[in-house]
Amino acid sequence: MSRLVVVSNRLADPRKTAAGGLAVALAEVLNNTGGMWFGWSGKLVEPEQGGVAGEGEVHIQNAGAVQLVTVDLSRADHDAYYTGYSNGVLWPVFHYRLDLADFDAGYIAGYRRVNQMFARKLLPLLNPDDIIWVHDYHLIPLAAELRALGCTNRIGFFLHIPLPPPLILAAIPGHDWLIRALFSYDVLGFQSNVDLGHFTAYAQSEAHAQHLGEGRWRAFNRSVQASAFPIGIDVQEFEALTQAQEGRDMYERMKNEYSRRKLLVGVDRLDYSKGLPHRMRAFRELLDKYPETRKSATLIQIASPSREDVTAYSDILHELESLCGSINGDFGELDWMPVRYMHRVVARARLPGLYRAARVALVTPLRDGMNLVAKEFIAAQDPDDPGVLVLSRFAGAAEQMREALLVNPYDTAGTAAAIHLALQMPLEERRLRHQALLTTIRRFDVHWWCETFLESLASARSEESGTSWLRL
Ligand code: ADQ
Repeated sequence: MSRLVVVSNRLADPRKTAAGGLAVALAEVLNNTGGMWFGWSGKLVEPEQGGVAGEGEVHIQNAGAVQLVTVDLSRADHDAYYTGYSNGVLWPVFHYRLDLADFDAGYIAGYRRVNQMFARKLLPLLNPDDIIWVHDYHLIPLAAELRALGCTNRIGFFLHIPLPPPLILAAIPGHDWLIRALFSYDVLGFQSNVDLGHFTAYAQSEAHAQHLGEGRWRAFNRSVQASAFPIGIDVQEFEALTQAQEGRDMYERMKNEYSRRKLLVGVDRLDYSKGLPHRMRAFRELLDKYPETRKSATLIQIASPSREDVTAYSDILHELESLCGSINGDFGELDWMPVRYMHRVVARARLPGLYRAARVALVTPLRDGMNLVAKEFIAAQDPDDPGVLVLSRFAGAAEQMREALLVNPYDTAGTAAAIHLALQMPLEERRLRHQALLTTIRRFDVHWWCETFLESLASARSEESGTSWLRL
C-alpha cells in the first residue's frame, strides 16, 4: 500500500479530541499507511530573529505511526501568503465577496514563494510511490511547483471552500495562473456539484479544456479528474461524544437552565461568510412579528475568534456585538434575555450536549463550502425528540440536506418565518426530517469522503500513463 502524504496549511495533532473529525479521519488513513502530514508550524519568525522570505526551518516529530513535518514562516511570507493572498484575496473572492478583497499586487509573489518553498522542503522527503493529498486554497499551486522540480507522484487536491462562477473568479489578477495550476493535479475534489460546475464552466470558457468524459478534463497538456466529494463528519465519533460524561453533563445543564424556554443555537467561526448579522436581524424579526416567541425562545450564539488581524473581521465583530446588544436592549426582560452571545471557542466535547439541548439550530451562512456544524447538530439529536435544522441554501451542505428547512439568509422575513415554523414543528415531522438527514450524513460520512477521494486518486494514474508532467 502506498504511503499517504497529506499537505495542508495547518496540522492538527491527531491524538487530541479537540482536533475534530477531519483530523481524526485523516489520522486514521495516515496511521494505516505510516504516512506524513506536512504544513506550516504556526511559528512566525520576525526579521530580527533571522526570518528570511522564502526560507523556513523544518521540524519533524512523530505522532504514533504518523510523521508530522512542519515549516516555520518568516514575517514577510506570512503576511503575503497567509494574511494577504490566502485570506485577503482567495477567501473573500471564493465566497463571492469581491467588495472585501484586497488585490495588493505584492501578495501573489509571496503566495507563490511559500508554495515554492513548501515544494522544495517536501520533495526530498518523498518516496516515489507516495500518494500526495493537498488541502485547500492556501496551496493551489503546490502541485505545479512540485512538478517543476521533477515530482511524478500522484497528487490530489481538495478545495474546502466554494469555487465561484467564472466571472467572479476572473476578477482575481492571475486567475488564469491559478486555474492552470489546478491542472497539475491528478484529481480535483470540490465540496458540491455547484462548485464542480463552476470549475468545468471555467475550464471550458477560459481554458478551452476538452472534456474526455466521466469528469476528466484536458488542458495545458495535462488531464485531470474533477469530481464532487462532499465532506462529512465522523458520525460515530460524534455520537460517542454525545453519550460521554462531558456531553451528558452539558446536555443536563442546558436542559435545566432552559427548561421553560425553547433553545436556539448557532455555532460558528466569527467570519463574514457565516451570515451572523443577517441571522441576528432574522431573529429580531421573529421576536417582532411573532410575539408569542418572546420570553419563550432564547438564542445562544457562539462565535469563535478568527483572523482578528484582518479588518473585515473586526468590523463583523463590532456589528454583531451591536446587533445582539440592541436586541437584548429592546426585547429583554428582567427574567429573560433573548440572545446570549459568546465570542469564544466551545470545547469540542461540550458541543454535542449543547446541540442536543437545542430545539433549533441556525446554520445560515451567506456562502459556505460545506458547513460541518449542520451535520454535527443532526448527529447529536435524540432521535425520539429531535431538534430542527434551519439551513442556508448557500451552504454546500444544502445540496445533500434537503430535509432541513432551507432558507435564503438575505430574506430576513422569510428566515424569521422558517425559524417560527421550526419552533412550532410537530414531533412526527421533526422525527421524519431528522431520520432522513441522519441516514444521509451516516452514508456520506468523513470515512466515505476519505475513501472515495483516495480511490479516485489511486486509479487516476493508470489512465494518465505516458503524460509528461514537466511540460507545464
Ligand atoms: P470552517 O469555515 O471552519 O471550515 P465549519 O465546517 O462550519 O467551518 O466548522 C468546522 C468545525 O469547527 C466544526 O467541527 C465545528 O464544530 C467547529 N467550530 C466552529 N465554530 C466553533 C466554535 N465557536 N466553537 C467550537 N467549535 C467550533 C471550512 C469551510 C467549511 C467546511 C470545512 C470542512 O469553510 O465550509 O465545511 O472547512 O471542509
